[in-house]
Amino acid sequence: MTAGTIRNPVLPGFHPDPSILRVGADFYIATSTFEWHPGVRLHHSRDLVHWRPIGGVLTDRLDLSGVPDSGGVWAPCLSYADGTFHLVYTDVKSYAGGFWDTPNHVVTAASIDGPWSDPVPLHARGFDPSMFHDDDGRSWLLSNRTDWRPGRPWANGIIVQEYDRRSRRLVGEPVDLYAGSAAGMTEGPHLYRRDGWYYLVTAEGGTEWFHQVTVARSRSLLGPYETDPETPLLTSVHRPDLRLQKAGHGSLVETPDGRWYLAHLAARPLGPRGRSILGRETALQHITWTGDGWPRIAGGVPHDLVDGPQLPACPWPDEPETDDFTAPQLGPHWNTLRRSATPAWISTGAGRLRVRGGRSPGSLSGVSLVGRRVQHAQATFEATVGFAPSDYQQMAGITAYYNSRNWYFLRIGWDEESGPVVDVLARDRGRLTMYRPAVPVTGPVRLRLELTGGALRGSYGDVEWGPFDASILSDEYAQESEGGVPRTWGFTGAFFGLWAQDLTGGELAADFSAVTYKPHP
Ligand code: 6LW
Repeated sequence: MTAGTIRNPVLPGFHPDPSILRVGADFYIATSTFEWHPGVRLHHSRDLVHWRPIGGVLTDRLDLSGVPDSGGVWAPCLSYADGTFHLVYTDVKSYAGGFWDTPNHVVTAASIDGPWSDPVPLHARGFDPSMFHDDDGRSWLLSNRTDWRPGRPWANGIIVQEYDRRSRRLVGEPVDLYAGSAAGMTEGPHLYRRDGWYYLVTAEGGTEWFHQVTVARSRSLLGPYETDPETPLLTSVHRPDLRLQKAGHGSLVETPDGRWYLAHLAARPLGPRGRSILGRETALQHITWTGDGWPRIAGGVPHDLVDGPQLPACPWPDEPETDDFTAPQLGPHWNTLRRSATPAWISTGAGRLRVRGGRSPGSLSGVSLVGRRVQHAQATFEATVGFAPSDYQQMAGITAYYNSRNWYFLRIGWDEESGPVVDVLARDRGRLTMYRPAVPVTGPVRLRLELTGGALRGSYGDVEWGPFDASILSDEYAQESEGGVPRTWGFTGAFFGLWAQDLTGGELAADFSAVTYKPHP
């Protein structure tokens, strides 16, 4: 009886910083969502091979308006104690100029499907929080300690503080737990107990090409921790030839048949050390233990194919390629930018999604964008769009979106001479360009975006725009500095989306129907 082979990445597309948890026969992975609602994505599996999205956790109590690109919800950790799920996360409000404002919160629920409690504020000393529930009934909050003093690296080792589950408060003082290995930039801590050891798993080297998973252990929770003499557990830094790059930021799980696995992030760039349009994804590796009690991954590198556990296979039904929006709520693949999907600007049902026109695409609040992750290097995204503008400040259509500064928008806009037209508006490092032709249209139109590796094409009927450079929709492009343009963080990935803007105050609505996402082999 076997679940088969794990094919990496198990969560394709933007799903970084995985926190894996098993409760009974169920496995869950929580991942970061940054400026996208709902905050924290959950996936569920019963065999580690087949995963299904079960939606997001943080909805109406999470305010992401105004958070910078790649700010918002970072590195959640899912844990379980006394029949209660605990989810801790950071809501990054600012990282400008190294000035960190990273408040941590915990929410709890009796069932993974919620309802989740209101967020309880914890400290804001550092990001990447996690919770560890010890066998003696005590709980602990770990995180890194950010350092905003000029000239210091931002991550200044791992700290721990006791958390009282009854009063939902931190108690005592934070203690320095681990300064990190020589790889530096120590963050993303997760603590485990096995055979009388405490194992501290951290992310080191920074979340790009130098990323790695480091393990240290101690006989006592508060240390001292000894770094694995054969560190790191996992990295792809010396292997630019591998398909999975940036391997790091991991968490451990034990299966009911006594095997161990590491969930970690990895990216699939366009060619060696190229740009990664799909963002940082989630992969799984099989762990063995040395006689001396250190975890190992064959070769210390990420593998594309991994033996699954000895568990019955549990596949999930395929998701439909086309969304007709007949359900009263958005399906689990959809996300909204910086605000939750409320009836104030979105309505679904009746075979269409109605989106009220929002603020300018460059704005960090009030933008009306509903998106889904690009999960395949070759994919098309199509939608029928009904929109009747009468002013150039009104537009709606479909987008390939990375962040507020980098996107393509195949849209119905308004032309003073021709009336409603379809064309492409694009923003590249903040610079706007309109691409011709502008095709006069009446009534609903079927718009199409096609991604083939590094190229993006837009089309309406026989008319085509592009090919455009799709690689600008990547973390690497966002983070490169060029021509004095300030470098920004880039931690997300590309989305296809449905987008409506109206700056006249009229909130002119667009109707989207028969929305199709189709991967190509
Ligand atoms: C994550 C942290 C990191 O919270 O990137 O570079 C953040 N470091 O570990 C976003 O994934």
